[in-house]
Amino acid sequence: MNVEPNRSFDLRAYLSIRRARIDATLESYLALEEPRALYEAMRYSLLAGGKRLRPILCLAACELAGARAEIALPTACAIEMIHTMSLIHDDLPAMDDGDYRRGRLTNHKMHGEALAILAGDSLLAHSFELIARRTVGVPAQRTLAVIAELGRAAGPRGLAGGQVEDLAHEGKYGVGVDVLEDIHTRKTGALLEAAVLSGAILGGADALTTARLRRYAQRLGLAFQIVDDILDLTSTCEAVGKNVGKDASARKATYPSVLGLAESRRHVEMLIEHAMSDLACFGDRATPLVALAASLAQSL
Ligand code: GRG
Repeated sequence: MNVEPNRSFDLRAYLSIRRARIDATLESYLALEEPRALYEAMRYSLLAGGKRLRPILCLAACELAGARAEIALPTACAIEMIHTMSLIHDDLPAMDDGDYRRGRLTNHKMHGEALAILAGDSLLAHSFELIARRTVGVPAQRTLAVIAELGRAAGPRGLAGGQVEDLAHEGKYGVGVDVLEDIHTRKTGALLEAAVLSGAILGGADALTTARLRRYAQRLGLAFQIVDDILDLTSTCEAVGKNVGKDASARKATYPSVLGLAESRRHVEMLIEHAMSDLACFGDRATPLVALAASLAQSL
């Protein structure tokens, strides 16, 4: 079924309210402690802005499932910590070797490699502690299911495994779309999917709702990484707040390098259309998630 975004919904205002709530909560969850240098390095990247897409998805999925967004706030913030860890590690010299991220110097450029690695490790560990300690008002089984979902997304079947595959294919010719899809699904899609699923689990979604949200998130996650690949070719460091053109110089396998720009854009549009259709049966309850998907296609 074709789904049109609700034109009276003000996505910009919605995002800005949600971002402010997430930013304030992140700040309150990570006060400066000892060792000060470590906390400073963690806060440097975590509180540097960022679109906060994953926590926003988590809260929206929780509401779609019929619960208050507030109960998913600790998990949403924990997901942003896991995401920030992955950005810090991704930028390290042993990986993508980036100089800029979120509009400022990368963590290791500012704090040194050792602290950057430890700041990433600490954010990852802290995220799970946060979920276990701060989640209230939901049955403990749901919290456990969320921890399992996020552990899977961060590990060898998700972020870490996807990154290994990504690095292994650098500089290789003839990488097929199926391989590329697998890398993107793990490296980027897994955490987006886990963000949506965690919100749904905490909100008490039934099996059908969970299945539809999972498909939506998988399509959105893949589209998101293809857009990221396209912007690496077509955008500027000022516009995206991080180095661009790195995929081509590292001869990375990306959708634009395998399919070309025009076909990659068509692929994004198709994925987004299907992602929006996945939510058609939820009507107005899906308005924010539909609008978020539509805005991704418009960002090209
Ligand atoms: C150590 C367990 C462990 C895992 C780390 C480094 C790594 C393994 C994975 C890399 C994952 C990665 C950085 C994928 C790219 C995903 C992506 C498109 C990031 C950009 O996300 P945005 O645009 O960034 O949401 P902001 O800054 O807005 O949050």
